[in-house]
Amino acid sequence: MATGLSAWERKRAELARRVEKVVATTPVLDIHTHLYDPAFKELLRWGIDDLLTYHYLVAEAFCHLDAPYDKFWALPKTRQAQLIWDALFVRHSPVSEACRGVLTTLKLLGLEVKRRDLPALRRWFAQQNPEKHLTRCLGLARVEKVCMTNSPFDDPERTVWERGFRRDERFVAALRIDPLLLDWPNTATRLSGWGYRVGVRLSASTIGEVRRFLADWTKRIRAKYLMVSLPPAFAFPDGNGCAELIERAVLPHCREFDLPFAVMLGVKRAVNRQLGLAGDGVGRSDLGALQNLCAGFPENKFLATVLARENQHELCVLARKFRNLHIFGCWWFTNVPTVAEEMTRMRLELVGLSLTAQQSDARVLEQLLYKWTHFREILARALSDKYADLLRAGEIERDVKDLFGGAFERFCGT
Ligand code: FIX
Ligand code: ZN
Repeated sequence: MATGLSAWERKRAELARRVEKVVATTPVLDIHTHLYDPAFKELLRWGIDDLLTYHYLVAEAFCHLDAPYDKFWALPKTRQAQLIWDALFVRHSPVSEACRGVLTTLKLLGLEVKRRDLPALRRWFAQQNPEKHLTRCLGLARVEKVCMTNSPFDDPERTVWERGFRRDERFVAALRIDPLLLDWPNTATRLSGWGYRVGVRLSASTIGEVRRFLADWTKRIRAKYLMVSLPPAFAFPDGNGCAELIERAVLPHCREFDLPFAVMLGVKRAVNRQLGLAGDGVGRSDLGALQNLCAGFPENKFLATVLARENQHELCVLARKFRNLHIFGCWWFTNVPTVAEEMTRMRLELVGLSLTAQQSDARVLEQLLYKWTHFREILARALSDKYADLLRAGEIERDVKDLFGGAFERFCGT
């Protein structure tokens, strides 16, 4: 302990250390990821080439690359990874959050990062046993369970569900329904092909069949909640098929199965189509739509996260007004230290502890390591300032458990 500190400063430092320890060691329920149960084989992505071709890094690399987009996409994954590595880690300092994330991850796995030796990194990953590596990554990230994002509209994924498999209890399912709500005419054709008697017009019998489809998939995957991501223009109520399907099919289904409906608001899909998955952007949402959902359907539970920084304050105020609304995570472009810290502090001040502070959105297994390590640092700072303001009246262990999944479980009623 440094000398010359006042008694107050010493107590403050000791409090910060306690909070850091609890935050660093409390296990997490990661309520939104794009990871898969290992039964899905190659759909569960892992390893250095997948880490480097993460769409966050693809977008950043293209700021330096001259290659035409289609030439890049035609390359094998290892070659794409090499180009991204050279552009972002060798020719420039890796200062962005996504780049920093790769370095944190490699360091936590005990790998040498200073030498920038990509072949050596590839050799190390090639030697890993996938099962053991999965357990090790979950352990290092202190993640107890992860929610997947499960889409019946994704052909490779659907095939595995239909075949059936023995579930890994660490992976929880969430039913993703974007094509149902955002592209009904094409989805109607697919549902018909799968034996649901639906038409493009949303007649009572079509709605009944949509509900049968939702019920089948909810049971098949044992969904913990239903989810959709929506564009900034989303309005509710509205005269379009999306709003109608939500009101007449999704919400009654959620009530019947007592499941929350998660809305992720503010994504502008394909702002730059040529970037593929990396080409999505952000826009401000009208949170009046969320307010109308929460007020109009008090028997439904809503989970919500919003992408625009400008919407965060309003979302906190809504969470104070509606006990059927649970807010979660610093999503995607908000998961950078400046914004995540601001949001987290604001949420603690406006909402308190009845929320889920973070979700990783990991698409590649090892990303759990950096996403949770970086966020735990932020949360520890925000909480220890709060406890200091409270003259240390907080119950640290209980509070962190709530923020890392306990409040979510209570909200879901499980
Ligand atoms: O809609 C979503 O679930 C988004 O999180 C993703 O689609 C997005 O591409 C992503 O990976 C963000 O982190
Ligand atoms: Zn996501």
